[in-house]
Amino acid sequence: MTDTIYALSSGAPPAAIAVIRISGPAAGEALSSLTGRSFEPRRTALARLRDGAGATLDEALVLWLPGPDNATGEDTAELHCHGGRAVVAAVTSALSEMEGLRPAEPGEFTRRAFANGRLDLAEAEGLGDLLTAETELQRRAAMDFAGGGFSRQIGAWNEQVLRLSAEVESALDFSDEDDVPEPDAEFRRRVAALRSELDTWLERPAAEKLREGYRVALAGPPNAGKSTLFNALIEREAAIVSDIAGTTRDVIEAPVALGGVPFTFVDTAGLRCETDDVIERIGIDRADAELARADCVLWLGEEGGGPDSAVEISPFADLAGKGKADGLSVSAITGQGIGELKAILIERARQALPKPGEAALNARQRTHLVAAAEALGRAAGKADWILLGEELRTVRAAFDRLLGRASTEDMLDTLFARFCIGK
Ligand SMILES: Nc1nc2c(ncn2[C@@H]2O[C@H](COP(=O)(O)OP(=O)(O)OP(=O)(O)O)[C@@H](O)[C@H]2O)c(=O)[nH]1
Ligand SMILES: [Mg+2]
Repeated sequence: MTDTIYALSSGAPPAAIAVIRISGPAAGEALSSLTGRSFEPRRTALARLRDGAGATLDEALVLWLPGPDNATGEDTAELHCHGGRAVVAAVTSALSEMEGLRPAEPGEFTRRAFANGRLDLAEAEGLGDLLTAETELQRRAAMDFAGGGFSRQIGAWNEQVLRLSAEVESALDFSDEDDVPEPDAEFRRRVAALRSELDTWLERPAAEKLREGYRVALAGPPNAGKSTLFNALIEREAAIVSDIAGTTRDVIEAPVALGGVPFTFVDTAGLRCETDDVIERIGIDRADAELARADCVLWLGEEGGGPDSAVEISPFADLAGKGKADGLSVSAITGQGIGELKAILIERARQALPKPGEAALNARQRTHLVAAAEALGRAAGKADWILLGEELRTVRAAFDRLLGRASTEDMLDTLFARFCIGK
């Protein structure tokens, strides 16, 4: 018998409304002991909530959603209460006193939905991303996964593999043992075509990039105006600016969305060879590491002195004769060139990040898709039907793992812990 769980599923109080969800076998009983009455399924009703002693807790809109045809697949009740802290505390405290009820763990409602087959793992991952999405690009990518777009794609691939497997079986069944014809060119072509389709998906930018943002590091010698430009780009005074060379010591990061695209801007210590300052030296080492890690470097130093694909910036555009000949003229003080720089960065980021409408895979999904693609690659080269059938089974097993049909408890723990309580 599973526990019945409850949690505040709406945002932190105070708010206009607080939605408390109850899910599990005792949800119906909990609802009737709170309200003293029964409810028609899937109809909202106004009801007075009372504690065990009969004292009124709140007047709430109540929804009774009996399982299995609902979000979690279990009996569920929703209480739409007044969104005050004390109201939420009083109602949850009344629930805590009921037999068989306990507060939900993070993501536990979704985990139950997964356990009851209401959604698969790719959809659950998409849902997790949707809840943390902060930019338009993130929202659209997550929606596709949460809505089952990727799961349907895997289903279609799996269909193709099943058809291939069926042909393998019939080749084995209906041939004399000594006289089995080898797979023909058409069969091999279909295996190869599916493999190259998986490869196209694997070549796309990784989904993690969408979460972390396009990483832009500002680099150059001390006093080049890096921190000033950094502040201008993120539109707040996060980094200390001064005319003392070597002001910035540590790496400063700031996430920000430009044109709906997620960015992480990184300010670094000015690069110079001669310094006796131990701390500045560490800062310079960290700056070097950032240059290697960044997706894009804004180079404020001498022309050609930065990494290969760096964007050359000519700072101090407001001071005559101070900028360099080549590079984008920018003044963080007057704002000259900042709009143009942002446009360049947005364009570069769009190229490097997953495209809208094009599903991006996370590391877990890539691992299984790589396993499927490799098995297809091996299958394409096999002349022996038995070995071929074995490889196709490996492909199907990889698809099953993608959808979570063969996932371990550890893996599920990690995934659902990412969710908030109440989801
Ligand atoms: N006039 C003008 N002054 C600027 C501009 N950008 C930066 N400055 C000034 O140049 C000085 C150095 O700027 P910072 O942004 O601290 O330079 P930095 O590259 O971060 O220097 P370190 O952290 O020491 O490596 C400060 O006094 C800024 O006010 C600019 O575009 N125009
Ligand atoms: Mg600085």
